[in-house]
Amino acid sequence: MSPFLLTRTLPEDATDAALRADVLNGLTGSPKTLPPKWFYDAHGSELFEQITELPEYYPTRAEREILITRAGEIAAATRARTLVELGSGSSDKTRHLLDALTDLHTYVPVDVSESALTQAGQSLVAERPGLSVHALIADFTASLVLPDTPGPRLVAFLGGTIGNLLPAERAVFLTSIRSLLSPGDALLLGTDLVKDEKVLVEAYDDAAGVTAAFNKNVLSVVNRELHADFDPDAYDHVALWDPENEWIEMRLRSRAEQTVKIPALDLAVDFAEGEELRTEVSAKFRKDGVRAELDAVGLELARWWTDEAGRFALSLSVA
Ligand code: AVJ
Repeated sequence: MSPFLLTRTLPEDATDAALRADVLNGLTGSPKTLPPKWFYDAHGSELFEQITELPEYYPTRAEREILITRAGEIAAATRARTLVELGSGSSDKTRHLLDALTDLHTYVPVDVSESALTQAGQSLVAERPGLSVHALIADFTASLVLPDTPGPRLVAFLGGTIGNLLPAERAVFLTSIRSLLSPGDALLLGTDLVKDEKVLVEAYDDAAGVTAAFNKNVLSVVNRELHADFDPDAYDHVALWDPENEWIEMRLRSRAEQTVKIPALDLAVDFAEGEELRTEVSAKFRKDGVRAELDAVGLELARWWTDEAGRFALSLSVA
């Protein structure tokens, strides 16, 4: 029995096809958009790690505080033998959970980044004799097939990344998560909360400009992968709060009229001066809204924990 297994459910070329489709759709529509998942190449992932340490970006610290305080309660409430983590990345915050889940048999990290999975998985099996790690290279927004491991199962989706999905996409996503759960299984979900506008906007427009660089990095990804000729310096970083939808939007605002060529798509894209490209929605939540969205897919909110300052929440819901 090998304690570390890696399964690819994503074809090697799926990423390229998805990027092409997203760029074509997003840059020929109005308003122009690009999905946030394309921020995370090696450089973008490094920039995101830096964001998590910025004084203005509170979500990572707030969620870690909750995990540290509540890991024991989460373990007692779930008695999980299998932990599935969607978008596991470095599995950094997960260690608090892994330490508390005393009956854990298998950890199933799911991520699109093979390098992140291998790094995190190898070090975990070395540190935790007896723990099996079965990593899945997969896009968690697509339908997942989980390995056959002992229950109860705990599916964790941390970081507030669910906020990157639009409401209709969230319903589809939560439905597919629900289908992975049997009676007695649970979902642990991280959600950033609605709060003072200034605090929110500063978290996405930091003084050091790291988030601006992160935002513009998506243009470099399109340049490299699709041979486009975006000039990242020709765009300004914009972060704004949409009070109706209760979400933060990140945009790139064209500083001048310009045309961008994307040879791999045989496409030329015109930008007017001041035209904005939406690169991310990051929704903020309230307890009643989270409860309603879970309820709508047959999940019952069982526990709700926030950090001391009430900025971020972890919810535990049951099938
Ligand atoms: C990783 C998706 C949770 O929306 O707060 C950070 C990404 N974007 N700064 C978020 C992000 C700008 C982050 N998530």
